Amino acid sequence: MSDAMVAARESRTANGTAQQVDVAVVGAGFSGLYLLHRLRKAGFTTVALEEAGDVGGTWYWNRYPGARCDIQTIDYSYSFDPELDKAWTWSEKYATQPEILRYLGFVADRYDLRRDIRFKTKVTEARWDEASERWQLTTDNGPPVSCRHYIMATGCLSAPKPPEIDGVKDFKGEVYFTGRWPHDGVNLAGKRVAVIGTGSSAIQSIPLIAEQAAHLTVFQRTPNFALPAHNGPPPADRKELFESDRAAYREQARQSMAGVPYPQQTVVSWQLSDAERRERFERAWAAGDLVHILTQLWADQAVDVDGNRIVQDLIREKIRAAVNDPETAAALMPDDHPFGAKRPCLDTNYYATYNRPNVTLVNLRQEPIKAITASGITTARRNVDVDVIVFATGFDAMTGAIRAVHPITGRGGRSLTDVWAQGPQSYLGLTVEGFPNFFMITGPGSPSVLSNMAVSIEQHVDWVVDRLAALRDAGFTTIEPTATAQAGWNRHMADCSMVTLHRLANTWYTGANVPGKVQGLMPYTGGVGPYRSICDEVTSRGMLGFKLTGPNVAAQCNDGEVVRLQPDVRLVLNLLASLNLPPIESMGAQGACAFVNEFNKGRPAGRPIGEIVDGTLPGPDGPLPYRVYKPATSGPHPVVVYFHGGGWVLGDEQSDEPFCRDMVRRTGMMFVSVGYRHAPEHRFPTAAEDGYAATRWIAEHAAELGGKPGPVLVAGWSAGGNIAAVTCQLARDRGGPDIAGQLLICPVTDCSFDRPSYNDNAAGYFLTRGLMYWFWDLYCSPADRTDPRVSPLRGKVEKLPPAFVTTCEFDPLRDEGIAYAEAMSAAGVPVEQLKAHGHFHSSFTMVDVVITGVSGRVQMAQALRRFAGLPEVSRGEPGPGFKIAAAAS
Ligand code: N01
Repeated sequence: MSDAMVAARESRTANGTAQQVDVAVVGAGFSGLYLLHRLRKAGFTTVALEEAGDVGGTWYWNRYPGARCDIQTIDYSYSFDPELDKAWTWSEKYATQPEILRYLGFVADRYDLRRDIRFKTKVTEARWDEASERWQLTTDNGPPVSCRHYIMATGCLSAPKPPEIDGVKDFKGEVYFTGRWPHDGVNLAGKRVAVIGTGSSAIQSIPLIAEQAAHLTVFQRTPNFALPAHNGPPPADRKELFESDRAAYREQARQSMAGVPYPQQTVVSWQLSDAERRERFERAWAAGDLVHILTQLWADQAVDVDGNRIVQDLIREKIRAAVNDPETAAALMPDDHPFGAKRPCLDTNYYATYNRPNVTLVNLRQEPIKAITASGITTARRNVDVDVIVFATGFDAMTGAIRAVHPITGRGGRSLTDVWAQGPQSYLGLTVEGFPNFFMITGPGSPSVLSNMAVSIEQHVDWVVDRLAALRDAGFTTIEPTATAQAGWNRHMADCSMVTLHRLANTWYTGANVPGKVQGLMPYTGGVGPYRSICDEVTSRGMLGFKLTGPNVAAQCNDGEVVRLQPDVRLVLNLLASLNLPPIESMGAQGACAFVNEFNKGRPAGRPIGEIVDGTLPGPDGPLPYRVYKPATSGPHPVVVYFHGGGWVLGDEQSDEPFCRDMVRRTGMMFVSVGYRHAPEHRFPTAAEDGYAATRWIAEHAAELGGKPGPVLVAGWSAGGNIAAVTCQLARDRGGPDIAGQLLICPVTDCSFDRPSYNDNAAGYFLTRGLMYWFWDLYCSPADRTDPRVSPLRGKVEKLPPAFVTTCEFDPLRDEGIAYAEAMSAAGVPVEQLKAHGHFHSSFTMVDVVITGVSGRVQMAQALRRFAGLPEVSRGEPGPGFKIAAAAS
């Protein structure tokens, strides 16, 4: 019997007899309403259980003065039905809470959704019943519910946080929470009011409360960045863009990073002049749009502490100008977190409100609250008597509402609270291992609060409902993620979090606002568009990472991790794949060189350094070009002889310029990049002999070049790593020069192609097995290939300089690099290895493109400094008060 038939038979239940449905949804906000609509259309029987008296979710509860959305309302709307889109017109750029609530009511009416919603009904407990393979939900009002699938559509910011301040109960005046504001409003006229908190809710309500109250005292623990909303009618340009092609506009939003159709910025801060940066900033300030200012200034603002600090300074300047009293202005200026790492706010007259004579700011960093008393609030310095206290203290975000149903008991009697004891674990932010047929909409692990929720909600709901329909049609009755898939997702989450600056702030994104909550970045930071494509990939790869079972079908489990690459590496490889380039080896040597030169022109040039000087040095058969990269600090600096990559065929002394500049900045050392000769004109052993000769000459002329005389270091990437390794062996065997250390990045070390990495990564990661064959054929005849001057792994590896060997997981050359490191180590050479997970052959040289390569380059730079006997530099302290040292700069 189908679930729908069971439901039809038992749909009229008395109290106590479970209501039988295919799918139970908890919540009737943006997510719950759309779920009901989609589930119904897909033929599922459904009920939504909603604690509130009507639809609206967060917009039902958050009725405090000034409550509005802070994503432009054109974007903060459903897009699933073009007719609905046309039937509703927003009156303001940022709609008020009442208008948004009216909209959700309009949607509920239009699709007749209320008939399947049980209002004033709270789910108190949920239990998976193994025998019937159904969830049993207990409620505080009306019958329990038995359902095949159980979906939490409870929102991320719906469980208000308790006040956590002693004495609240003693207070004799009125107490309100912004997140549970009385429906009849509150009369604050002539009253002395305290607002505790300066998050979005407070920043929206403070200006309006100040207009009514006799006196308003704001108790601020952490200042927030706030930008003027410039509210009014929807901006004409945006409206026009939307109305000219609604479908394209919505599609662009779906593929974007934040769920709002803005393009990806490519220009980085240091490529712009001060005037250009200010011009961009002023335009963003005037736009009054959070997503604009968070994404459109410069590409590094959200990923690099230096790029971010420029925005912070410009905003602090605005605060200084808006607030008359310098002490108050200083207290209002955030200085403990990067802009955007904590949720910034949109305001209307927020800063100017502090110029009113009836408003006082209490800086809790200087005078913490000691207690709430019968008459008001006592801080370390004063008693403030008030009639009303407004707690704008926020939410137990992302997990609070899910865990409010307690216990949620999954397979084997395990409760979700226990499973999440060390922080939320999920697959795709949608499902949890051990909890079959359980789904979360915008749960922890999904982009949710870091995106336009309307877009994310629709994506989640569509994906879940489409999957449920497909499973049903195939005869499956249960779906559950595997442990492997979930662990992979958690690792991918961690990888993504290293790209952004969110980890540098204590926020509700990380759980830091709730005492005792396990801390960790909860939303997915990889972006809305990439997230969507990952969910689609799970489907197209046969429900990768899910176990499916059904009574009359064979169980299916296509186990695995959906993303094993670093997030930015994935984007780069997807982009390269979308270009449909012909294989490099099909271009011929000349064509390939021209292609690489053209390709390099499109990349960021690299950050400024002290000086760049070109010259030539005498090679074995004539002059060889070189390029010197010098630090901005005064020298002389230790010298690193560098060999570029390119399979002994491609590139030149300038082709790894961004990498050389980056390493010069990080090491404070001088790099001399050598233009060794290439195949096919100059075959083996030319590159090796040029490399050795150049190193010898540079060591002898270090002082003339502006470097420090004495031992040099060698470094190289790919075939350049091969030349660096060979140079060390030749220098040992031929009586010098003295080499203090070698940095080998994804080096070629051997002519054998049978190691697993050659097969695992044969195609799809830019450097292919076919391309390596081609390089080898052009450079070296088969008879010469075992010569240590091209296969250093076959040479003597004793008594070599200390080495740092970097290898990448998705590189055909991975295993030979590791083999070389291990061989040197076994021979007594001090060796450090970086085995970079999720990276590909070019990860570390694609500076400012592959941001996740930064920490690896930091390690490489530290190693070079150690080899040169320089002290360790403490990198990237992002500024006063930042809790976590950044490797992101
Ligand atoms: O909550 P918050 P919110 N003693 O957590 C302070 C969304 N939203 O309701 O930062 C003293 O941001 C706390 O201080 P600190 C939006 O995503 C959207 O304002 O922890 N102070 C902080 O200042 C937003 O980010 C809209 O040091 C205490 C404040 O209270 C999210 O909801 C509107 C304290 C809480 O700020 C949450 O916003 C409103 C204590 N014990 C909200 N405990 C729009 O769409 C907490 N604080 C426009």
